[in-house]
Amino acid sequence: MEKYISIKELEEAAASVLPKAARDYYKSGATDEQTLQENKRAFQRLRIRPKCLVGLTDCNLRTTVLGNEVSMPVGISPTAMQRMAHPDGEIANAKAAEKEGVIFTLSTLATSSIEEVAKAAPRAVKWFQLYIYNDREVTRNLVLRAERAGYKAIALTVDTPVFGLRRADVHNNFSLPQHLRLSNFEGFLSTKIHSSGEGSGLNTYVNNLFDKSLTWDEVKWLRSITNLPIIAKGILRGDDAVKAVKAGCSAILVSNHGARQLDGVPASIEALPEVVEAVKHYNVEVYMDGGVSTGTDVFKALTLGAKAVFVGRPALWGLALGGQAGVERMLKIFRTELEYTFNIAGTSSVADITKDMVVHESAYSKL
Ligand code: HOC
Repeated sequence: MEKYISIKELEEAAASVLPKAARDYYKSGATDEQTLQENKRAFQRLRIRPKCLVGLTDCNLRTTVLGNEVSMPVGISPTAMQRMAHPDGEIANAKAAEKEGVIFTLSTLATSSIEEVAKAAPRAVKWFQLYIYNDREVTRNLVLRAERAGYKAIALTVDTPVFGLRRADVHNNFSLPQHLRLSNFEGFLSTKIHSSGEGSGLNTYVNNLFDKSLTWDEVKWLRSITNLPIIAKGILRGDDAVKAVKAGCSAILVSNHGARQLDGVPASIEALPEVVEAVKHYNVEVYMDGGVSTGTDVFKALTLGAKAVFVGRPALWGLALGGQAGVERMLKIFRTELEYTFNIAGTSSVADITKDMVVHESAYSKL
């Protein structure tokens, strides 16, 4: 795996080993994929302003996330059905996170169960990503199992009243391959995603089982059934972030769902400052995901107020190429790039980062 030294290289190599339907599903964004491109371009519009001769000490990337110590401010976002990328799927991903000392988030729509992942990676800091199902007993069951299995937080996805329109999945008539199951539902709900042959089975699944009538009251309900911290995932507005906090969330994950829900929404990094500003008087942490593909991207997000940054697709590319070793490689690439960035930008630790270290490119527009 050492031959790969950038996330871009991992992505390109993974594209040639993944089966077409899986590759299309992982890669695609909503409709015209403008936001998918903007997630990356918006990072490129930001400029780092390094500080010189600051008396650097050994680079220390460690930080805490919701009270848990992690080796760097990069964690793994939830992505569904990871056994389409590699036979070891979520197990390999979680074990890599454990080895590298970062957070792993398991998707509700995983192809390995809450308990299997907990057993395979007992020391990893694990979060469970939750969708609220029409059937609240299904939802409650998932939450209580995650709590019992030692997960440290619930990342509640709030941006999926219906499933985004992803043309590649429609063209492919996406179905979950026959040999795979949505493992968290074994024994009490369908474990299959099946297309009738007229479009994506994903849309049918979500539109049949997820509750689009949800309000912030359901977040209060969720707050009442678990002691785990709740992270609101999928927030792009300051006022929604405040509503999430008032409903009992301990953290906000600024996210446009990998640009997979609605095209035309802001890049996650563009939405981050508004959310950070809106909740600055509350005792909550703010994270972001979406388009993060270099150590400098991570640094820019930290500078704009993120406590940590999460990556979804890069983990899938690593997974496809080398299972656990591939995800470890992906994390090592981020670690190396982040260390370079800290050193050359003039910071020895996360605490040294100051707001003035990043500006929008327009600050230099007179040139
Ligand atoms: C089976 C339904 O977050 C995505 C994931 C999964 C969403 C629900 C899949 O594809 O964006």
